[in-house]
Amino acid sequence: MSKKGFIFDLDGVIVDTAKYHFLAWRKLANSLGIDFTEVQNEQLKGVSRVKSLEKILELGNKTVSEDKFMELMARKNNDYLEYIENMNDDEILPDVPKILDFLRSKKQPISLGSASKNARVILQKVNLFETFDAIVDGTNVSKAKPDPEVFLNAAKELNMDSENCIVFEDSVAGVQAANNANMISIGIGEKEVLHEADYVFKDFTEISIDFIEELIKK
Ligand code: B16
Ligand code: MG
Repeated sequence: MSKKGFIFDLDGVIVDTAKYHFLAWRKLANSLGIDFTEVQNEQLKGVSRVKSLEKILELGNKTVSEDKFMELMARKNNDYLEYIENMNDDEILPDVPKILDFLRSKKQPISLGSASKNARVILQKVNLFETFDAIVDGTNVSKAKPDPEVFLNAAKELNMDSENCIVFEDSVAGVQAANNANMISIGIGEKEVLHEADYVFKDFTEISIDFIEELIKK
């Protein structure tokens, strides 16, 4: 059987931590007197911590010193870590284990491709750390999505060519990163938001095993 490299984003694809990132950023923005809505949050999905804070300050027309910037990032991350403290495998999104189990049964190489520096902690909490052949996260990359670096590194770790890799992503920046890497992009979320993806599904319950088999054969 042919092999494809399957690369999964973490937040919003494997687990619903996207909502905790939103809550932590909103808390921080509000504390600075900046309104922050779920629609604005779309621009932050998949984007690094530094870029996210830059965007929020831009929204509020605020500038801060470098020290203050570092303090705000730490504050957001502490709040986020509190939200995820008691996470367990109940928070894996529906049908994700079904797809991962199928890929493993077919000996398809699987990697994580996340912007998050907290990715390894989260995978451990939800008992998926051992499932991945490779883990590339915010600690291994220097350029944020939509730069393709994170997915190119994942392909390299899996020993796969880019054109034989498939990326699952919930963010606009992540879909663009997959496209920039010359990989097949599968958006998880709303079609209107993720229209640049090669395929879009609302969630993994909409993805059939037949579809995955077709991708492997392609
Ligand atoms: P951290 P992903 C991304 O993870 C999130 O979507 C994004 O909201 C977050 O700012 C970024 O990770 C950095 O996360 O603050 O934990 O390092 O979607 O690429 O898995
Ligand atoms: Mg994501």
